[in-house]
Amino acid sequence: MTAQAQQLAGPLSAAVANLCVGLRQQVSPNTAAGFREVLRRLSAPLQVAVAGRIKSGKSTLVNALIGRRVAPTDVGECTRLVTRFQYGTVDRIEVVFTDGRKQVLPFDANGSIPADLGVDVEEVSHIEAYLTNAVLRDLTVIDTPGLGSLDAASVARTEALLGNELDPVSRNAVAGAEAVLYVVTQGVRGDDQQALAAFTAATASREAGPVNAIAVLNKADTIAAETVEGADGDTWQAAVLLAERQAHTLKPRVADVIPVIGLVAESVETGGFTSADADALRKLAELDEGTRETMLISADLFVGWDCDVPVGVRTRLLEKLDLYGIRCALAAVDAEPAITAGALRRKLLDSSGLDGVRGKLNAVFRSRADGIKAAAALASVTALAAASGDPNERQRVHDAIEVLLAKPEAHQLRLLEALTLVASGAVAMPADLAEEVLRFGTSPDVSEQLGLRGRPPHELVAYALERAGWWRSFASFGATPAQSRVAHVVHRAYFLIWQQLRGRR
Ligand SMILES: Nc1nc2c(ncn2[C@@H]2O[C@H](COP(=O)(O)OP(=O)(O)OP(=O)(O)O)[C@@H](O)[C@H]2O)c(=O)[nH]1
Ligand SMILES: [Mg+2]
Repeated sequence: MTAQAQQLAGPLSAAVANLCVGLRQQVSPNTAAGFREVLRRLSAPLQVAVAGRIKSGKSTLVNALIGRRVAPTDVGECTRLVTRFQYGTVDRIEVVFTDGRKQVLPFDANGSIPADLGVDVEEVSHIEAYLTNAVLRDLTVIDTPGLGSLDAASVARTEALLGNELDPVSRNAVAGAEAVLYVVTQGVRGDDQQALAAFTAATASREAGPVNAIAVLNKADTIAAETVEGADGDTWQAAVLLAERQAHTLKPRVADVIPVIGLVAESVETGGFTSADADALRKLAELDEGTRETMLISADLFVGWDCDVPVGVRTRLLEKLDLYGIRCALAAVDAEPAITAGALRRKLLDSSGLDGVRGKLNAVFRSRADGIKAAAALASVTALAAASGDPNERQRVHDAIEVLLAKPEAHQLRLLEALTLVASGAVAMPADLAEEVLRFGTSPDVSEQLGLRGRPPHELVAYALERAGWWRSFASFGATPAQSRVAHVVHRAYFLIWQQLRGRR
C-alpha cells in the first residue's frame, strides 16, 4: 500500500506517510500501531489548539471562527473539558470517556454543546463535535480548558498543573495539536512566555514556535486607552500598540500577536446580532447627545438609565457587543442613519479585528499545513521509535528519517525544523543570527523573509546571494555542530531564494 496523496496536505506529508508505510513491516507491532495512528492523523485536517488562561475568551473566539455559537462560554462544566471541533457530514456531539466508551449527545435548543452534559465529568476524556461548517474542512479546532492561575507560577508549577489537572487522555487530545492559537489579554507579562513554554511542553514532543503558533490579544475592547502611551485615547490604537509590545515579549514563541474583540466577532459571525438589535441601536442613536454620553459611561448606566429602549433589549445588546461594540455601532449609525442591519454587521465585523486573525491563520497555518503536519508526524515517528526500547528499531527509523531529510524536496521540512530549534533555544545562536533565521518563518513573502520589504529586486537578489555565502562559511568555520546543521539549511534557503529571484528578473 502507498500513501494516498490526494488525502494529504501536500508532498511533505506524502513523503512522511510513505516513510511510515515503508517502515511498518520492520518494526514491532506496538510501534506499527503508532505509525498507523500517525498515518491517520496525516490525512486529517490541521489540528489547531486554542489555548490560554482561564476566561481569556478562548471559546468565544472558537465560536467566532467556526461561525456558530457551539462552544459554551462563561459557565458550565464543558469549559473544563477539551472539545475537538471537526468536519462531519452530520452535526453530532460525541462524549468520549477515559475508558474508551463513547456516548452521542444531542445539541441543546440553541444548537450548542449543552453546558451540563448529564454524565459524570470525572469520567470524561474529551468531547468530539462534528459539524458541517466549511471552515472545519481543512482545520480542526480544539478548544481547551483555561490554564489556571498562572500569575505567580514558575514553569515547574505550570507543568505540574498541566500534568495533574488534565487527565492523560485529554492531555493526549491536546497533545494531538499540531499548531497553537494562544489567547492572551491585556495582562500578559514576562511570565506568559513561560506559560506558553509550559503549554508547548504539554503538546507532546513538539515545540511551538513561529512556524506553528500565533497569539491573539483578545478583549481588545476592554483596554483602557489612556493607560497606553501613544494611543491618543483610541481603544483600537491602544490594542494595536499593546499587541506589538506583547509580540516583543512572546516572540519567537509565536509568529505574531493580533488584536481582536472576540465577543463582537462571535456576535456578528454566529447570527447573535439580529436586525432587532440593529433597530434598537438606531433608536439609541436618536437619543440626545447628553443622555447617550451618560449611558455609555458604564454598563450599569447603559442598562439602568431611563430611556425608550426596553431594559431587556439593552441588556442583550450589552451581552452581545459590550460598551465598545455599542459605541462602534452607534458611530456607524451616526455616519449613515439608514444603515441596514447587514451593513451594520459588516462594520462591527471590521471593528472586531477577526479578519486580521483569519488572515494570520491563513498565512501561518493554512498555507504551511503540509510542512507543519509533516514535521509533527516526523516528531511522532521519532518519539515512537525512541519509546520502543529496541536499539535496532530505533536505528532503522533514524536512518529512514535521515534519508528522507536529505532529499532536496525535504528542504522546507528541514527549514521548519531549524526554525523550531532556534525559536525554542534548543540550538543557541547569537541574537542577531537567531533573528535572521526566524525571519524565514514570519511570512510567505520573500522580501519579508529577507528583511527587505519594499526594496527593489536587484537588492533582494544581491542580498540573498551574499547571505547564502555567509551562512555557508559560517557552517564550515566557527559554528558548533548543532549550529552548523542549522546554518546549512539557512544557506540552502537563501540559495533557493536567490535562484528564484534571479529567474524572475
Ligand atoms: N468585553 C469582552 N468580553 C469578552 C470578549 N471575549 C470573551 N469575552 C467574555 O469573557 C467571558 C469568558 O469567555 P469564554 O469564551 O468563556 O472564555 P474561555 O477562555 O473559554 O474560558 P474557560 O474555558 O472557562 O477558561 C465571557 O463572558 C465572554 O463573553 C471580548 O473580546 N470582549
Ligand atoms: Mg472555554
